[in-house]
Amino acid sequence: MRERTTGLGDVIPAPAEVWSDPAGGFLVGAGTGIRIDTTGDAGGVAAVAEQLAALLRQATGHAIPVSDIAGEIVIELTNGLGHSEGYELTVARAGVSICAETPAGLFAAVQTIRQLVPVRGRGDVTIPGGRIADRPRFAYRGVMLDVARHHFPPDEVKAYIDAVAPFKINHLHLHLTDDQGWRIEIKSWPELTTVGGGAGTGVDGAGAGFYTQDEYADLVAYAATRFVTVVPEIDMPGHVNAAQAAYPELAAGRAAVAPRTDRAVGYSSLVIGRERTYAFVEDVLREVAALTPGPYLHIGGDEADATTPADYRAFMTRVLPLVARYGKRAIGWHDMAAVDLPPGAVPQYWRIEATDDGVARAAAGGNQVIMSPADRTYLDMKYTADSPLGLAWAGLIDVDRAYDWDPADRLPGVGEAAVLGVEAALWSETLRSMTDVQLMTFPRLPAIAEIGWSPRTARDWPSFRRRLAAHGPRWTAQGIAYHRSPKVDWD
Ligand code: TNX
Repeated sequence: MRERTTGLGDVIPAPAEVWSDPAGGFLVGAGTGIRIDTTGDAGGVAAVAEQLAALLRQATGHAIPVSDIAGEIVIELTNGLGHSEGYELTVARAGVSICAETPAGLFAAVQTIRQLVPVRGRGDVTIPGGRIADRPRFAYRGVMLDVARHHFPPDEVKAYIDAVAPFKINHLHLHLTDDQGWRIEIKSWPELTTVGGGAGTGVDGAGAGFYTQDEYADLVAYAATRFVTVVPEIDMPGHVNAAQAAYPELAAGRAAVAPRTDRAVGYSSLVIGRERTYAFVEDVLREVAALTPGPYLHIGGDEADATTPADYRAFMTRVLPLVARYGKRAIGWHDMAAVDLPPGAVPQYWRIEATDDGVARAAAGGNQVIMSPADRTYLDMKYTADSPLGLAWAGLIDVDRAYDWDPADRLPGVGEAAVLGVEAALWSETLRSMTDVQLMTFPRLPAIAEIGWSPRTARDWPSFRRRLAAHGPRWTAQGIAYHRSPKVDWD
């Protein structure tokens, strides 16, 4: 292992502005404490201060008390920084000051500090000196987990949230339904999960399970403690074989539909001209919206190859307003930009082509876009031809390729202002375990996280690969599997 000097800015994503002061580090010692200022959102501040204390205790073995009376590390809300998720962090010999306009900003600052101290240790630790003024480039920085092709239980998803939040990822998109399984309990349509989440569901029948409404609500609440907003996806009008196997009344012939465990896509469709379809859709959207405090509800809309273009337009035109009726902002895979989108609806670009007329038209009409080009952000693509896991339809993606693109340049007609943010998508056709999920996520997700957060001017591959190298031993210490890409000189 090579010795390196870590500076205050040596974190992922790269902060917006850093002034390093190598002489000014703060020693976290046996007597160090955290002081919270309880004016403002006292509860939110205290919760984040406790998370900072917990990570410093792990790093040093010291007690690190939190109080509103004394402590060299001061964490507080301030006005006037100009960004709700931004923060300022000042580290000097005499102490550390952390301020932000919101608890989310304080949490972001704590993730910066997390990366500057060991995961685990016994004894004093120095936080490098200087000052950071940081804020995100894009509001939406997401990761998607496909829990339909293979289900992952709540505790594993919580651990996944803990692994991604340090990179300032602030949305977790859960792909809850697909041809091979239905993974969220819907009380008014109970067979969706008793059949669609039961034994033998998932690709190759190897991914059974579902979230009860209580489990889902608990997961959403857990994510919120990490300032991660859950975005639930109900994929329609295609990708619905599991729903039709549970309820044949949703299928064209109204006759029994066989469950499917293969990887094919594009063969199933809701019946667009049947009223019962919309009763189903509305019940599902109402229940999922009621369980979801976040602003977004994702309605899929991809690969509806078994729906005629006219039917697809009719369906989307009717369903998009339903999302708004239940108080949510619709996200859909960009195929949905085939219709005139209502204000606020968000197409998510997922293809590999250089242009997309529908998305450009939506952007011209004022809709913001989430960028997930599959040839850069798809975490289920193989790293190299001999990667044991993953698919290759969008190409091979090693970490340098995941890093070397820009969301504001990707599609003509979709510039900086039209980009809501970026999302990395992890489809689970070939994944069987959390270890598989981790291997595909790391180290590529940190690349996408930096693209979503850091200013363009701070983006630099040599710098990124050096900062990334330091995460190898950190992941090992946390029991997180990662791909040891040869593009990085791992510590
Ligand atoms: C395309 S990306 C799909 C998914 C597959 C994925 C595999 C998208 C919106 N649809 O159904 O799982 O490719 O990479």
